[in-house]
Amino acid sequence: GNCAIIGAPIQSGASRPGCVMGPASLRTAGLEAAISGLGWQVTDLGDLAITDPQPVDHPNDAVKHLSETSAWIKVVEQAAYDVTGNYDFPIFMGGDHSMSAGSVAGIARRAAEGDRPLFVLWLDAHPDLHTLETTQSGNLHGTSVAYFTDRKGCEAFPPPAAPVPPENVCFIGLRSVDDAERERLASDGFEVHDMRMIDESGVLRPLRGFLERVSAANGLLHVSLDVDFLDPSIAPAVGTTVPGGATFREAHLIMETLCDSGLVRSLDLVELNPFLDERGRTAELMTDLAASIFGRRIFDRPTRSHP
Ligand code: DIR
Ligand code: MN
Ligand code: MN
Ligand code: MN
Repeated sequence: GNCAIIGAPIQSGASRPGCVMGPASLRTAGLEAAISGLGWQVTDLGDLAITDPQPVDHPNDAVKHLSETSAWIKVVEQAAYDVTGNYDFPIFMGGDHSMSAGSVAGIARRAAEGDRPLFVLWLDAHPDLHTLETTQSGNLHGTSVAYFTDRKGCEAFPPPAAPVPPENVCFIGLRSVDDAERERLASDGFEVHDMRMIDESGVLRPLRGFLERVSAANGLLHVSLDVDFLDPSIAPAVGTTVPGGATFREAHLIMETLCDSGLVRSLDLVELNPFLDERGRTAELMTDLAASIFGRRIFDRPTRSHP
């Protein structure tokens, strides 16, 4: 198949700078070679950019960098719509997780045109379900899911052309949830698997249940992987680490199972902040996880030199 990799060096949605280096770090870790080595034809489309964001104000004074983040959402949405028309499997390299407001919205617009339901697997410590009205940190990477599911309170962003129904969104890995988010998780119909459930059942049971729903609906699946889904001991390069995350094998097993399903059509790799890393190990792990979704098996994995 044809794979495109596309960078969105956005960091206005995160609390600390550094995600702007995410795409460069994933390229340095060898993302393109890892996937082309599995028999895919890979095209690097370079990095997106925004031009001249206009200042906007918001009644919630906590909100940070609204104009810049809005401009990024618009640019990424259009790029995601375009790239899904020309490639079998795009990878969007963030950038902070506000990137996914754009990538999912653009993919959803494309899916709606082809009359296929879009499903989203959100692998994250956080549900990113704040609206611009409920965010207290003001970091807009915490609003992406509320945005593309069209929750009330995100009207300051460009309206999503084809909102994703909450029932089509599955969270795995949650362990840091704010009050306003907890209410939406309880009442709006999302599929939710927090880390307690993963501890009890393992990752496979909830994942397979979700994949069966995607398959039964003849759906397309997008995967959004936030670095902080992973345990900080294996993935320190993220500004919002939360203890108790997915292990190395839990994460790879998810990717391997997603590959086996044949349902995944697009992937976000987000929140990588190489400034916080130990010699690129998190970029290498994110690259290896991407390779697993593209078909790398345990016995194909290159030996890593980290102690
Ligand atoms: C927290 C942290 N819920 C906030 N959010 C995210 O700032 O709204 N961290 N997404 O990665
Ligand atoms: Mn204001
Ligand atoms: Mn996130
Ligand atoms: Mn997160």
